[in-house]
Amino acid sequence: MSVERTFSIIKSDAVAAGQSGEILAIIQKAGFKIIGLRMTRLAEIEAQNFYGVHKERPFFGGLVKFMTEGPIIVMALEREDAVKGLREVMGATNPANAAEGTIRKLFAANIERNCIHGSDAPETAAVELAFFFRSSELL
Ligand code: IDP
Ligand code: MG
Repeated sequence: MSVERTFSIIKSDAVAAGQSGEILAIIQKAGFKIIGLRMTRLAEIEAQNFYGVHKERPFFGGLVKFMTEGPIIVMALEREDAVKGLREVMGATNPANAAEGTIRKLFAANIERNCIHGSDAPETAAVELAFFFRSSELL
């Protein structure tokens, strides 16, 4: 397995709750190198586009509202097996099903307000990284 890149977001709930530092510490302790990081706030159209794959789902409107309600932190991460590895550190989408010690188990309120996004495959990671970062910004 070679070094891989993935994309992550510390979502608006965790940023507002002051949990960004603890979440970053968990990510770094898991061996990820942060190669890009920025705080931003999504416009409605950006959140709709980012989560376009879910546009037919009943939770889409709520998800867009949540993702635009305040600042988020977008990150580019690098590690061996980064995509799968980050999903393990994040825990299950629904924190009720998340393993002990995972970010969602520790910090997430519910299946919607679940603190963190992580790409689900190397192909989506590439698309999501390009959504937020120019390649020259990744150091
Ligand atoms: P993931 O973030 O674990 O990859 P996805 O299924 O891709 O989960 O869903 C994207 C995001 O949409 C979730 O992280 C969560 O914020 C929200 N979401 C997913 N399923 C539900 C649901 O059943 N109700 C409300 N929000 C949901
Ligand atoms: Mg997903």
